[in-house]
Amino acid sequence: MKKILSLSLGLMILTATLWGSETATKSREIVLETKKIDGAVHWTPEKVEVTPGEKIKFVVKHELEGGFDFHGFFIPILNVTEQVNRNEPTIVEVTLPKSLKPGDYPIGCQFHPKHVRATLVVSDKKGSKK
Ligand SMILES: [Cu+2]
Repeated sequence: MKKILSLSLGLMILTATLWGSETATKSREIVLETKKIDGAVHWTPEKVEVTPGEKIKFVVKHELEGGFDFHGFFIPILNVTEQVNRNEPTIVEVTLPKSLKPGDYPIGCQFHPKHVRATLVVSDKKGSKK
């Protein structure tokens, strides 16, 4: 009886481990970075396509020389407010709510009003990305 118990416990741990690693690999990495275009700082790429329920790992970089030492990474719809220092990539992991309505949402910088935003494009169709 004890043997069966420890065997099933072992299986449970194994299953949990496998399941855990599978969910970890499901997170999709998206890199955003500051770029200077016509004298203004932009978050690029300009459009970031996601689907509700998706797990995203944002890697946010500020590697511009000169100007501000840091920028803000602000996505109100996802309750994300971060500070990104120069040459210190910031990792933000989020799971998009399944209830998120398709549409366009701003990705901005809470520190600089002139900082040009990117757009989080929420699409309900899986695989609509090019
Ligand atoms: Cu900024």
